[in-house]
Amino acid sequence: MRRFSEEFLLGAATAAHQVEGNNTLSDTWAQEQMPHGSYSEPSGDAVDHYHRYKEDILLLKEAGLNAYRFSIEWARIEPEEGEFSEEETEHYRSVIRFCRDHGIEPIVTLHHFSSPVWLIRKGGWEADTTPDDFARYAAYIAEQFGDDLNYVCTINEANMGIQISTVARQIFQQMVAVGKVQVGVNMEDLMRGSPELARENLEAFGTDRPAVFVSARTTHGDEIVMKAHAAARESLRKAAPHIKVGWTLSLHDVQCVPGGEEKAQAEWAEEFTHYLPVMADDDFLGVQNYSRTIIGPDGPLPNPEGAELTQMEYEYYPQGLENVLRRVAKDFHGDLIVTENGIATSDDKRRIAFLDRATQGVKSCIEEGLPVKGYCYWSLLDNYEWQKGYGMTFGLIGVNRATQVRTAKPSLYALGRLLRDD
Ligand code: GCO
Repeated sequence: MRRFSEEFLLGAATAAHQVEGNNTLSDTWAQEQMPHGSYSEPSGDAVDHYHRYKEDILLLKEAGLNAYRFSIEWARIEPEEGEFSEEETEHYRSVIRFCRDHGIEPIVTLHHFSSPVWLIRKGGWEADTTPDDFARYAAYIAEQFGDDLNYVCTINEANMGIQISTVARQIFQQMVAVGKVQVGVNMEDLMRGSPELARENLEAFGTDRPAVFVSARTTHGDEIVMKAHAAARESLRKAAPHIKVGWTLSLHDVQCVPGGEEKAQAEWAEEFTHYLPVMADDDFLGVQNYSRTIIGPDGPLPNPEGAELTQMEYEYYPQGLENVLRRVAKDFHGDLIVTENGIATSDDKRRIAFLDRATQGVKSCIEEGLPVKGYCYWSLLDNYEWQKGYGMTFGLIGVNRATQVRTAKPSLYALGRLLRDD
């Protein structure tokens, strides 16, 4: 039954590194191969979306969806600093065109966690040179593909590095258990470190403490990320002024029990409010929510007793999305696009129930007048959940990785039905 109007962007999301396979020039690939690293398995061929994107986009289209959020891999486009690959440019041109030719709106992300190795060798996401490097890449994308794009997310989950440092600190102070960060990182491994790993990093990146995007970030690094976003926005607008530009944030539904008010306020300020000045000139905000977090007087509380947990050990809490949308809309006055929301589960019925509740929340927000322009479920395909590997199944489409055969799950069609009249 139709829940959204025709202009509403309804689709699903992926990220290059998690689905394409053989993203060999990126920092993540390098870290996955390290014998003492925190990745549970390497990404390898992933789900071979690089070669099978047509099949995947067609499945999305046939289900009735009209938007596909995916990322362009910077390390493929610019394998060496200042050198752009024509072959990879043509690859992404084909993906974007394929979407357009099939009536699917491409929502493109320029940076989704993985970065070129050369960037990390220069100091990565703590280096003062990174905003200019990122702006040059953004300008190239706008020049090459600008005519075919209406929506660009510069940086995915710009606040992730800061969240990782906070959770690391909290684990260290034994305030929280692992599993409080909305991404598949193995926090304990990440914090433990080892001389062997330091050596492996030194070999790959010329430093034993590489500032990759998903490492704990300093305040300086946070400023670099903001500057990179603002610089990329300027490049995009210069070359293709019609493009709507935003970034995405990982946003928990931050709640509190009596006595936790102050800490909850501080958590939200760190996660969202302190970014308002840099976002003031954005066209939209990409909202990414998976669950809630409840704050007590001493910080985050464990999941409520008896709560249903997802494979990621988040509390099953689909109503969190509408709470977050309402909350951000109080302070951010551009459009809102849900760029990620989803559940890792092997029970597709629970996924359908999650989707139903979450999108019901989106609909209520729209009815109240909030400018929510789209919803992309995470993820189109079961894929590589970073350090947690292939065990987490978020997808609307299952993939047998031995044969790469796709099997659409009922949830894919349940989502598509929200744009149909019957
Ligand atoms: C993120 C990323 C995705 C994850 C997803 C599930 O939000 O962390 O955008 O790459 O796979 O969130 O954890």
